[in-house]
Amino acid sequence: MFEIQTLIRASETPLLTRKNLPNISPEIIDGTSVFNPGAISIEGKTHLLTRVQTRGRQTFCVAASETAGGDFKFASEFTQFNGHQEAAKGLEIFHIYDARLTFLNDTLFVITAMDTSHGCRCAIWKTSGTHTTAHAGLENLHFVSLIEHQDTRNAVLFPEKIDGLYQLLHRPNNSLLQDGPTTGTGIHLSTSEDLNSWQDAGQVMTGRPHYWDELIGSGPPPIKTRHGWLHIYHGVATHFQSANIYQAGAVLLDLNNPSKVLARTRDNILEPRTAWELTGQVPNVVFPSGITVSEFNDDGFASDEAIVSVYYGAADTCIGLARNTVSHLVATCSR
Ligand code: BMA
Repeated sequence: MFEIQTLIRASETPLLTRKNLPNISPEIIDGTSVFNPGAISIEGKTHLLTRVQTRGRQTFCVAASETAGGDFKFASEFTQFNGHQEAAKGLEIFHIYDARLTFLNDTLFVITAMDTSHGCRCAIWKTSGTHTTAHAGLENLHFVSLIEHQDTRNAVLFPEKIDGLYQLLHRPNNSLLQDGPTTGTGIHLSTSEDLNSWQDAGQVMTGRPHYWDELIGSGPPPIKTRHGWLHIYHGVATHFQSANIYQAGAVLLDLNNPSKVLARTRDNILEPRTAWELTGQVPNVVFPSGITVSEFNDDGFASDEAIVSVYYGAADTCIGLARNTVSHLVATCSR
């Protein structure tokens, strides 16, 4: 018997759907969907920054935090992105969405995509004040910097400096799906001395034409393990006539030089299978965006037995949760 080393759904039902959304402000009454959440664990409690769409197909980000009973309670306001005009550099911003969360230098950082009048840009934001508040400060974000002034998406920040520099992964948009958004085939590394100005440090990995991950983009931020940076990414199979299929895979990056791929899953580790992943606003989508790890050793590495929880958007409509241990996910990278 072979052991299955994929991500395993925590439940056959979604973690959060539009039915969990409170009628928090006039803009989001009777919201259409909640999906693609960033995630962070603070003192054992998980906080999500979700993407909520209205019936006007307008996007807001709303924090949702774990309660003592294990449910999630939404913030009573949608998140304010202070300084977004500065972030826009003269472009018109339509939507700010798909948050990825990273703790770095004792500060909680958020990276989002921004749909603008000239394509997609990625912006870094930070929370201020204490993180032990009900929603870890995720209701009020302040602009830090823009990741290069180019069309890009799926940016994630590493949780520490590597080789003396801040590092992030992002996916420049350089190809156009028929009738779809701009997208891309390669994940790049960028580095910075100060988190403000970013320089391209080259391509890390590309899509694999004809297979499950033809187009790719980072999922949640990488996790430090003894075996390398464990990174979950999404891959899109575009060669089916009827629909694109969004799936998740994993890759191990070198601890000291994250532009170097050590191992990469041959197959996807999560694919649309349940009814709520197969149907919705955009059918056939699992889109990993949030990650938490149950246990880090004193030296900062995730322990092999730790449970990795991956929060993902399903069919651009609701949120799912899938898990496995660090060691299983590391092992599947080399299969
Ligand atoms: C990607 C992004 C995501 C979305 C996914 C599936 O290109 O736009 O926000 O969830 O497509 O539609």
